[in-house]
Amino acid sequence: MSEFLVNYTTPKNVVLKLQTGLFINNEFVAGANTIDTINPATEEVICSVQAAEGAQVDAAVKAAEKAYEQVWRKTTAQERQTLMLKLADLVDRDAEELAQIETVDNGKAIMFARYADSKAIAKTLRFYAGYTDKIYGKTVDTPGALSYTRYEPIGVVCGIIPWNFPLVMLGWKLGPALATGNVVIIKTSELTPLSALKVASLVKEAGFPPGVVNILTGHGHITGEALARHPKIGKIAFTGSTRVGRLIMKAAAETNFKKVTLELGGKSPNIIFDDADIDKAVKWAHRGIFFNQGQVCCAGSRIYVQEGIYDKFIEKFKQYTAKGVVGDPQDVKTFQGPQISKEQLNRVMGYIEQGKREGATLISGGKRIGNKGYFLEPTIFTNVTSSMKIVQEEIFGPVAVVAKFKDVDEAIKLAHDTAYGLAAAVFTENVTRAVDFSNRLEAGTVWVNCLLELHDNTPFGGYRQSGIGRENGFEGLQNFLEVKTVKINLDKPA
Ligand code: TXE
Repeated sequence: MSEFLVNYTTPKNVVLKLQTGLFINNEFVAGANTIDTINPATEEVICSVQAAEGAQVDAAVKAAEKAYEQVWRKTTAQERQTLMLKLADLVDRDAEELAQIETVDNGKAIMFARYADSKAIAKTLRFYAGYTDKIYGKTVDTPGALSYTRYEPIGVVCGIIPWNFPLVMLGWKLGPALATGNVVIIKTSELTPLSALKVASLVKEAGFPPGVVNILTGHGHITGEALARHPKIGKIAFTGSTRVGRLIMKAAAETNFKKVTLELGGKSPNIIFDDADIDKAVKWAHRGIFFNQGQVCCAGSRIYVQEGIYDKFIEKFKQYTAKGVVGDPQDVKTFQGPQISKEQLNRVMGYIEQGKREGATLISGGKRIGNKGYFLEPTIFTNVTSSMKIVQEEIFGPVAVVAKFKDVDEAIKLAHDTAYGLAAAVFTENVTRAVDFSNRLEAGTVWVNCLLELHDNTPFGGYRQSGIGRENGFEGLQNFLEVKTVKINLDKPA
């Protein structure tokens, strides 16, 4: 029995078994110190987890290097596939426990944790398991030589993940890293370490060789920084804030030029034309901004409505928003749980105050709910202009800003009027307009008549300052591979 095993009873009397050590070499071990993780719905400490510093980061890298050299690079694609599929099966077996962990640690509503989080990671693992034996190069016609390319793993790679979708992000890093034959170190967010630690015990149960998957908990500026600067890590896949994305690129440039992919913030426009099915547009617009408490990188946070339906849209949107149940995330009726932390709650409240000061009209919400748990009313601002901070910056909370537009050209201009380019949505019943408009939008994903729909087989990532590289799909594998050209001289045939 590990000294790091904790039994935690949730406020709804669900008993969870949690490992709280750093997962290195298939063992749960001590860190340099500990971090408390808090239930954002109750503000109570769930438990403390170990926090890695330089020495533990070094130990994880050494374990990973050894596993790569001695075991993992010698395994066949089929062996890796079998292990990934076994892990997916174990994740499915424990899906309910994972959903409960996600709900207490993150505050997300249990109905979403069940189908959008704990199920998603198994799907991603299966999707990428299917690729292990389908990654191959090509032969290239070169004068007097046979040339061919080979895709090869990088070696030790690292994923730094955020707190808004801890399990989903874990899958997005583990899946492509393992399918391409790399060994991996994951750094979880200090705010949500628990679900990844549960998956760590499943990695061991699935039979992965020690050191192939290592999961570190710890502070961003300590553990994350040590990973970003580590000379033996060949690639880092980061999801998080634009500020930290810059630090990671800088650290990579100042050390070993490790490859960096970044999935950063967004301020995605949701453009609703006069000819849209208004009830559907309202439903999607609501989900687009308020799902997961607004803590979604590709949230449809700027809503632009064509003038002919603007008043009607606002009325319906306000009514629909009022129906979403905000409260105990363990309750199946709840749509919106608490924000992740006191800091994030204050940050979002700061934006709401800023919006009022800047002259936007608050038509709904705007206040904290109660004084225990980080609950916030779903908030809608109208009469916003592009110069306002609430229109330019990622709020990462349940705050929608809504403005009017006249025609297609104005809609494009407004859509492009931020530094980001992660996603965009367009609502129209006119297919020509939908296609033309989608082609003109500078965004990594364009949704037509829907929002926030992501799939393992469609690439996801940002234009402009929303990031570098793509995750998901075949594109998501390429970032985890080196390509080698082999050229065989055929000048002198035998
Ligand atoms: O993110 P951080 P925070 C955005 C969102 C949010 C804001 C701040 O706007 O309001 O960021 O959130 C690790 N070197 N997004 O401060 O700090 C950290 O431990 C290496 C959008 O929580 O970027 C965690 O594991 N790593 C986003 C991860 O980075 C470091 C999701 C993300 O945390 C580090 C989350 C450092 N110096 C926030 N400092 C999205 N794209 O979905 C921190 N980390």
